[in-house]
Amino acid sequence: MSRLVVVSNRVADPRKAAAGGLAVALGDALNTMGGLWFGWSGVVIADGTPGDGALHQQKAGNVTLATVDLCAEDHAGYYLGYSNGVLWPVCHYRLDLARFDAGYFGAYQRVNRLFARHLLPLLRSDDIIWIHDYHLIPLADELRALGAKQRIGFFLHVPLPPQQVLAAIPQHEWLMRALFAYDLVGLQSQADLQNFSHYVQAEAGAEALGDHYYRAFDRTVQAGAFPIGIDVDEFAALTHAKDARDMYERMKGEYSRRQLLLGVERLDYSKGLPQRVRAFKALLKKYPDNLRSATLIQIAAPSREAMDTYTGLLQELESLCGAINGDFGELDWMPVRYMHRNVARKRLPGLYRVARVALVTPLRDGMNLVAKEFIAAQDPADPGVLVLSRFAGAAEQLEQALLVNPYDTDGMADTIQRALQMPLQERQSRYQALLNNIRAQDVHWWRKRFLAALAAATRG
Ligand code: ADQ
Repeated sequence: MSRLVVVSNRVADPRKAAAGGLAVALGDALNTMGGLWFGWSGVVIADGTPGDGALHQQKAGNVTLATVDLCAEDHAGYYLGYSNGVLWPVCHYRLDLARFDAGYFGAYQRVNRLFARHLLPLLRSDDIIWIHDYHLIPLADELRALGAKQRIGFFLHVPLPPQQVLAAIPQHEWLMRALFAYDLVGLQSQADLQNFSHYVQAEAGAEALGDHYYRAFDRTVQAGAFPIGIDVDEFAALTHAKDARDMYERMKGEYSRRQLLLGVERLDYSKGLPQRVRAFKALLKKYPDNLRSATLIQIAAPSREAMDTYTGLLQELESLCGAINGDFGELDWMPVRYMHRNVARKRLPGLYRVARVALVTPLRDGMNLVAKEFIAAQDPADPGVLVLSRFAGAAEQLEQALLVNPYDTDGMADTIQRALQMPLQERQSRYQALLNNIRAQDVHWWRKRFLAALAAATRG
């Protein structure tokens, strides 16, 4: 059996539960097939040389973890600059937030070249290589330039925007050409796949060969939609373990007279946090039966704090939440509980389970796993309701959620009210359908489908 090589910006020890569903799923495959997980070590060397970085290797059971340090200049240009200052905003349709600084691109190329140089000697001829996400788009091309002949697949966790948006990146054609060095390009949704198909034909003059094979730049690549799922069984087990149960009991006691609404995400402008808080305010105004009752718990984990766009968002959110509490709050009722922090993964299911309504309302999201985790953690006898943005990749699968347009404040308030008022029977039937979906299309299904498609892809 071929060995699996996973490459992603960050590497997680698959034996640690805190690593999360993706690490569990990939770790599972790495453990069975035996494998290597390669990426950045997370270490930044203050006075290091650009394009250089030490390689570290460590055994984690059956898996080798190989990581590379980055110097401060490369970290700033590759990670904060090109990956998160250009590709992240553009992929989330936010051209207004993109910073097209020429220096960033050089660092992005440099780091991908550095990774290729360190990775190549670790490879075996029959390895299957699976590269993840927007940080590493050119890695296959760099590996091919050094002579790598292995099958290489790519999975993009973020959305792929339409041609006219993508084309704003000065190096868009270079990036697209780099994607043709892969044998398979996996995207999250049908919408992303359509955008890919349209872009390569309109912009790169690719020929569509059928079955989502495209030929351009003298190479053939296959593309496909592979919506990522969660490990439902692992999450259900977490839900019934002590930490989550304790969390549930504590919250249940504390908020016994309230209807809880919950938002959980990284503090990121793609997640639609200010829009959600404004919709909650509209709910309180329009439907005063919720006063003294509905309580929004918003947990926003710190993320990319070194970037200005993120600091601005933090301030906006704090002031919106403060204003609602000031305007509507009572001595014994605080409408919004806002926390800028991480919740331990083991306790998160308890929080999901206590919520009557989950507000998962990103302005744009590749998939959104919080929506799926919320479903997995519900009590079948008394399930909560999922309010989901139509602009999350998950909306293509989770049709029985209440879908909303996060830009429509009033419409969102109406839907939240409907969720709060939903009779038990309707909650149960929606929950069952959603659970069936996340079970059938879980993270193991995703991984097997991708790897089977990669093994079957015709090369050329
Ligand atoms: P993210 O943008 O990080 O992922 P998401 O899919 O929601 O978004 O995954 C977040 C994970 O982090 C979930 O497992 C969640 O439980 C956890 N998490 C979020 N906030 C937390 C908090 N405050 N405390 C503790 N845990 C928290 C990217 C893409 C998504 C895509 C995933 C996977 O942006 O669109 O779904 O990758 O492909």
